[in-house]
Amino acid sequence: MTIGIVCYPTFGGSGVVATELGKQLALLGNEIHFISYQQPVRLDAFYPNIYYHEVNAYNYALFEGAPPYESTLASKLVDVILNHNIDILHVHYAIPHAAVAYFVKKILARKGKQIPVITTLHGTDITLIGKDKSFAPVVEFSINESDVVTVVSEYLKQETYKNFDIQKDIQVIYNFIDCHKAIQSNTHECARMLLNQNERVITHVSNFRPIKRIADIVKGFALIREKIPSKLLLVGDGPDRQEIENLVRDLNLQSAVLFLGKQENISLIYALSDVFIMASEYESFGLAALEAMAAGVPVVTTKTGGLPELNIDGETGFTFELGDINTMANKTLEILSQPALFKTMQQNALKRAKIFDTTTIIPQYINIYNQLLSNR
Ligand code: GMT
Repeated sequence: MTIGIVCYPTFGGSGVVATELGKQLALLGNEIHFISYQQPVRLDAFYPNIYYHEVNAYNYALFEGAPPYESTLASKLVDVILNHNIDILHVHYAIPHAAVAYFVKKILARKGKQIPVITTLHGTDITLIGKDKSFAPVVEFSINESDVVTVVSEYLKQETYKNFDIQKDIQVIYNFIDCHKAIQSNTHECARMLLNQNERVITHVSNFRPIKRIADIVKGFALIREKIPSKLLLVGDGPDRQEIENLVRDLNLQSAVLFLGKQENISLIYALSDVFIMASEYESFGLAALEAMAAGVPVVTTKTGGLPELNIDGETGFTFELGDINTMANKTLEILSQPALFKTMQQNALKRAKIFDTTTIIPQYINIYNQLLSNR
């Protein structure tokens, strides 16, 4: 199959899932064409069967620095689909990709080419931005016009039906992870540089947006550190970074909270980690938590959105109510202070991550592609 994949190229979960999906499909012998405005971060090397097409902004004085991305993306897609004989177009994140895909489908139909479109909804494209009236009618229309719609959790499926008038079946295909690659054992050098003796490591990875509630994590960590020598590794960057740095200074935690910035390969950091914390207001799935679990790290997460579909309270870690910093801290301390529980949860986290292994999830996408092609 030849598949066109449209995604955001950044560290955001939707771009990561789209890129890793393309890489897995390419390994299976399919030809993959990524179309985006920048090389996706996870497309970090040469991969056989993978091609990347950049959408270049067309600037013109009239646009006053806001070039119409949708139009240039649509034109690029028409060109790539026709010239590379793309069989299927798979767009990730509804805004604006699903609407552009509809437009492209119509343009190509006039040229005698039928292109099936699959849209994967990832989260904020429904729960935050998508349902805002600035986007809602377009999102609803383009979901209904996609040939197949998938979401990354049961929770996101229900949210999509709740917020929009959707007249089609939505399929749940969870985020995935290559469990073999997630384990990283060579951590000694790194540990020596970051940690003092006997220190435990708590990790958080995100795009530092308000939805992630990183302030809760820092406040919870302050309570944990009163009881157990530990460090908090904050990986990623985004709009809340400065505010969090200020909070860390206010709490006098500068030597204990390390801002590691954006990291392309975080398996080494997970390998150092004892517990991963996610305090999000909601997550449609929580890919970073899955990545931690696949490295055998117990997770302490809010019980919001799709997170309970991934993190089983008391088994793979613990869950807590949104904003309940005390429970977050106490549950983390419980894991850190009870070696037997820690070990069991490490094993359970890894075992559960395997349910979301690429070998299980990728075939679910392939089935959809095959169905779409056989319907043509
Ligand atoms: O806000 C983000 O975390 C980025 C966002 C995205 O769409 O790029 O992530 C969403 O998609 C991921 C991959 O499907 C999910 O694992 C994340 O849970 C989801 N984020 C939210 O729902 C907040």
